[in-house]
Amino acid sequence: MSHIHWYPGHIAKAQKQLKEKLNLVDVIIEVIDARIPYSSWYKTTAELCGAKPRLILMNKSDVSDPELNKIWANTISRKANCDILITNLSNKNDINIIISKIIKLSQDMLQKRAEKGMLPRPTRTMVIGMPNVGKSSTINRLVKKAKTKTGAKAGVTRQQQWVRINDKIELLDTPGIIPTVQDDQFQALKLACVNSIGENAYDSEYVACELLKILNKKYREVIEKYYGFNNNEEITIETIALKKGWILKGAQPDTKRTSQIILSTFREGKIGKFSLETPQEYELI
Ligand SMILES: Nc1nc2c(ncn2[C@@H]2O[C@H](COP(=O)(O)OP(=O)(O)OP(=O)(O)O)[C@@H](O)[C@H]2O)c(=O)[nH]1
Ligand SMILES: [Mg+2]
Repeated sequence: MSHIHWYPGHIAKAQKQLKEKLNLVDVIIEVIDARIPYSSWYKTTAELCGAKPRLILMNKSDVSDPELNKIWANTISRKANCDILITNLSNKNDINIIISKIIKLSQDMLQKRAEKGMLPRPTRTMVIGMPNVGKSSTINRLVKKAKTKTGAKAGVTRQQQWVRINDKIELLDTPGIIPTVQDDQFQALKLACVNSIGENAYDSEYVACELLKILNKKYREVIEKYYGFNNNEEITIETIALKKGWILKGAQPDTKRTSQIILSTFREGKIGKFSLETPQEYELI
């Protein structure tokens, strides 16, 4: 039996809607989560994007492993054959870098227009990505820089608006959501760890237990220090509950509460800066 339940729902529909939106833009910004670059990266975006330039933002770099951030960025940029930026959206400068990169990526489009004798126009861009990776944050930060809302345009449904970021860039104000439907349970588990899968789809004790197994393997010293364990002690939901005094009547460990705390502190980056996967594990290096 699988532990994490995907809801296939309207995948085909979601894909079709995404494709329609992508038709409207010149440069595509795909946001992925730096803690799980492989699992949050949509391998078939290239098919959806066609020849359009694409910029990947490997986001939440403030809560992921700095060493692995660099290695992953190189690997993905090579594999996806596109530009990638390591971002932390609370960093104002990162937004300026994103803006310059979009301008750079639109040069071809502008040159082609010029060759056809057409006037230059602002580059149209949109943000896509799996749930919770930081799509809305990216849009909000870019829009804060915006001069004016340009309003709905022909060919665009009324719910969608183009926002003018500067003279050169217009951004679609709603993101494209990549449906996270997969049949790989380990990928599903990692998406659940970073809160990219609805809580109804999994049992938090199962996810916390698997997360601890990964952290025990990859970041043992960091979690020992954080929870106050010795190097010969087992670190599990139960032992953490007992150590922290998160217990129920009868001195039973409160595994439910402990699991939820483990997951939320991990997600906030309080335990440490962790990345749950390496390119080697996927034979990308
Ligand atoms: N630590 C950290 N948190 C971030 C960063 N960017 C976004 N977040 C947080 O991640 C959470 C999700 O961000 P959103 O921008 O809402 O993500 P989204 O992709 O729009 O999510 P959905 O709309 O649910 O698909 C929020 O709590 C953000 O504050 C980042 O660079 N670092
Ligand atoms: Mg959002």
